[in-house]
Amino acid sequence: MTTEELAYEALPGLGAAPLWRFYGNLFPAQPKSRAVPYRWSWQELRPLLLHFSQTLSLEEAERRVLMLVNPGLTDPPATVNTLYAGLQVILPGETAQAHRHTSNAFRYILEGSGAWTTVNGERVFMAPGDLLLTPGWHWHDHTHEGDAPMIWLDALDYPLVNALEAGFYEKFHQRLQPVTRADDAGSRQFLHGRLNPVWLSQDGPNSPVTRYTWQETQRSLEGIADTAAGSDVDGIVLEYTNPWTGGPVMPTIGCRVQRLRPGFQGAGRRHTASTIFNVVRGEGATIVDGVRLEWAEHDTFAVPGWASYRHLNASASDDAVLFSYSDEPVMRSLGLYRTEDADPGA
Ligand code: GTQ
Repeated sequence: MTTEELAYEALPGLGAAPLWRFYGNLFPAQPKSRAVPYRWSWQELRPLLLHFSQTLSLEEAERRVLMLVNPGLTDPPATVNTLYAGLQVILPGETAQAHRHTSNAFRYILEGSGAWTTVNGERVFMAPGDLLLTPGWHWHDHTHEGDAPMIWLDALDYPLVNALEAGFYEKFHQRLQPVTRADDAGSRQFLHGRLNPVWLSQDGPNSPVTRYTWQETQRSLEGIADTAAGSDVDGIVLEYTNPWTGGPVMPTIGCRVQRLRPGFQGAGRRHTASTIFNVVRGEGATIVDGVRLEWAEHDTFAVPGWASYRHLNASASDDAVLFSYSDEPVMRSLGLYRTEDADPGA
């Protein structure tokens, strides 16, 4: 070995490495997500979820959830770089153990009625299209007293929280926590427009709205209807906001809902935020870095950070409605948010 080779060989044992051999990877000219564009099929996953609801009890599993794992992010499993999505089912008569974690979470309800989640002593009821927040370190357990399976999309930021090595978890000392607040207090006190209760004040970084009902969301979407052209990229797109700040619902996750008019062909765009979509209704496609993701009702799909994308509504007569969530609040608060026009091709 030459003295040069010996010098390189000595470095690892001394906890050192030559920067010039790593430079391009550490300081890329632009981000290249390990996540890939991907679509998870509701039609194919729903029967499997129902299958496991028959074979796996909630005594055996704390939650009965199929994780939506991005093929580029299998270890640890995640849906996009910073965020996770899962499909959870709970059957009539079942309860799911109370626990809390530092990860922020929410549920977006897909199917069923008669279930609620209790969040820090408040029962928050569920109906399709509702968005229910479970901010970090809030106790939460689920109960279902309806008569058909209840299915929702779970969202958590654990990929980010674990990357930051800030993950804590605790089980409640009983299966269910006691109810100490009025049912749906968070949404009843805050959701109705821009009228905030004056005797309350901001308490932490999260929205106090525990439940953004589909009824209210739909009213907003329909109220705008033909008064606005919306965005050429995203159509009529609305952000769920924290009424104290006007900002995102939680510090790490922003949620939106958008209406793509019949025949909508969006302009191409990219941004550093990673986004997960769920199809509320309609059929169409989103082209992501040249990959065409065809979607239909309740499908989930991933648009990785800095991937170029463009939405298409396949119907000439019906709206398509998409729910989505992203790590845009993280990117913005860290000064890392960038966006530009970009053609995804194909
Ligand atoms: O329902 O509390 O999909 O704690 C992952 C972790 C759901 C939940 C998930 C959780 C939950």
